[in-house]
Amino acid sequence: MASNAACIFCKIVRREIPSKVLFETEHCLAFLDVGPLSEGHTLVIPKHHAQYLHELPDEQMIDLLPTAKKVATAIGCKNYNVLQNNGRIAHQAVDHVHFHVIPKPNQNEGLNIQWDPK
Ligand code: D5M
Repeated sequence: MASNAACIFCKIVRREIPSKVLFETEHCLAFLDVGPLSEGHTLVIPKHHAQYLHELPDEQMIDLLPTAKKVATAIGCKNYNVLQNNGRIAHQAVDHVHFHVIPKPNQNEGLNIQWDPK
């Protein structure tokens, strides 16, 4: 698994900086976004460092969408966006592949957001 010493998301994977982790699997990590567009905005990342989706080896991406689905199911919101940016023009700010799961709850939906406090 490739890791980049300077990459902020690799530092989160190595637990060198804090994050609020919802799920961890062999190949990926899901944690709350520090600048959420809505309550529960979560990022799902491969542990393997790759800047772009097209650079990520297939075997490192097997858990990504199943984990995004797990996040959406756990949060319990029926309205949400899943999106992924590649390159500056496409609004990628952090150069490590990540999927955003962005809840768009209606007024009657209560969200269930629980992270592992350790
Ligand atoms: O989105 C990059 C996202 O990464 C943006 O929504 C903020 C988030 N971010 C940046 N640093 C952190 C840390 N340390 N923890 C959690 N979330 C973070 P992009 O698609 O690249 O524009």
